[in-house]
Amino acid sequence: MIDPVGIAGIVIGLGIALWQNRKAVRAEADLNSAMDAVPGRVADALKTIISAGNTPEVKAAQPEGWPGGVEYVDVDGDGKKELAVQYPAGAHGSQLKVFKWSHHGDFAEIGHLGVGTPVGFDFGDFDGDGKPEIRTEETDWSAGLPYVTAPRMTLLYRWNGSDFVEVSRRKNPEPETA
Ligand SMILES: [Ca+2]
Repeated sequence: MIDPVGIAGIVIGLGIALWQNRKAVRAEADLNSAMDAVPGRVADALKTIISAGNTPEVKAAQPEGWPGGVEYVDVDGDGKKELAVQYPAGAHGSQLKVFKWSHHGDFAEIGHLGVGTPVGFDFGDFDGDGKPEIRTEETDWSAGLPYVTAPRMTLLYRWNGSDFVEVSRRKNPEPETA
C-alpha cells in the first residue's frame, strides 16, 4: 500500500537536500572567489608599504625607475595571476621570485630569475605573440668593456610549463651621444 505521507516526506526531504546542496555549491563558489581576491589585496598592500612614505626618515624601497617590487600578474600564461616579487640583490643585480596561490591559502614558488643589472623585471607580451614574457637586461661582456661602460642586452623569458626559459636576447641600441 502506498503511503502518501511517506512519499511526501521523501519528496520534501529530497527537495531540502537539493536546496542545501545548491546553497553549499554557491557558498563554495563565494569562498573560492573571496580566496582568489586575497593575494591581489596582499600584493596591493605590500606595494603601498614599500613604495609609500618617501620621507627623510622612511625611504621607499624602490629606486627611481624600478618597475615594481610586488605585482599580481599572470606570468605563466595560464589565465590566473601569480605573485611576482622582485628586489635588488648584490652590488647591482636584480632577483625575481614567482609564487602561485592555492586555495589552501598559501603561496608556492614556481620559479625565479636573477640578473646582474639593476633594471629589474617587466611583465607583458613584448614580442606580440599573445603570450606573457618577462623582460629584463643583462650585461653584454662581448665588447670586453668594464661593467659601467659595457653595453646591455634585453632578455625575454617565458614559462615552458616547468621553468622560466630565455626565448630571446638582443643588443640594446647604442645610447644617443650629444
Ligand atoms: Ca598564471
